[in-house]
Amino acid sequence: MKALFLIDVQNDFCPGGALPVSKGNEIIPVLNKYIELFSKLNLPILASRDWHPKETRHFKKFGGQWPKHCIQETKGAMFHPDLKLPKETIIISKGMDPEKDSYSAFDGVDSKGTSLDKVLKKLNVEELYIGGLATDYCVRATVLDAVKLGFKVKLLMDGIKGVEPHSSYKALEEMLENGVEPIVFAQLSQLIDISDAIYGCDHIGILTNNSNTLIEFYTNILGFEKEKSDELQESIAKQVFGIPSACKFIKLKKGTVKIEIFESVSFKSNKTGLHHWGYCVGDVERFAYILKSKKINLIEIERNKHKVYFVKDPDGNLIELRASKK
Ligand code: VGL
Ligand code: ZN
Repeated sequence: MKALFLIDVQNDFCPGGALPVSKGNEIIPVLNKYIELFSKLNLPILASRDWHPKETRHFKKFGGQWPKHCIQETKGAMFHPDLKLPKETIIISKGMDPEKDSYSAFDGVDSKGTSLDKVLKKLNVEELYIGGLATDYCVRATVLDAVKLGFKVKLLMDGIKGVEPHSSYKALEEMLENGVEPIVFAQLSQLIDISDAIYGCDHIGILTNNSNTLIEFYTNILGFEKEKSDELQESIAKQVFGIPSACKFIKLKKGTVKIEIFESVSFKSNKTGLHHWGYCVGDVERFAYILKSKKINLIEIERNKHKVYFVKDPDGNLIELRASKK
């Protein structure tokens, strides 16, 4: 089983904190994407926190290397407020022993005092996806311990930040030499079973050269409501419908069924009728990425600053990918 493990994404390690990693907060949006993916797949998510007593040999004042940071129960020790940890997240606390640095999360325990290694074994976790702060200290120490303990480790290259460039570079080299595999988020779409992302039909699109009679039928006879009228710009009409001019665009709705009617005199009567259907997927960008990685051709257009993707089935039926609203 795979698990996501986020190391020390705490206020004190982010800009404004007591021991800030420069731009440490910039990894948070991408860590949130990993969190969302692992949640969707029902895979365990763990987060470690540096959790020091007021006095510890870890701090300069008591013989150590660091300014005071991440003192238990203080704001600095809280997870960064932008990190969207689900409530099921398993929290691992470390650094409580005043005699030890405890950079590695494998020195840590969960809320019941169970060691990280035992927690992972209980969950049948064999593969850890590790990101967080800081590359050259706690990420490095945790990753190397994980490898020693026999876990397979994927390092989230877009989800780590280091204290110092030189030592981060060295840490990275050391981790890679130990068999750690570097990955970025986009590669993870392989993890998603396509069927996982299906939520149904979003809408159907109809081409016509006389929308009035169609709209009258759907509203007066079938009880649809007119949602809005719009215009589809020329460049899109050309790309999706193969016609040389802009066209009228009317949306109808009844319950969960939506119909989009496109009207243009350029539609030849032998080509009017059902044109495409909108297929709900969880995340359009990710789904498009999967299709592209399977060498499926996509039609990509920009509309209202959004990317819209169409794909053809083997018979040539056009399918529009739609983000489902859960
Ligand atoms: C850390 C320095 C001191 C870390 C913790 O989380 O990387 N660094 N304590
Ligand atoms: Zn510390």
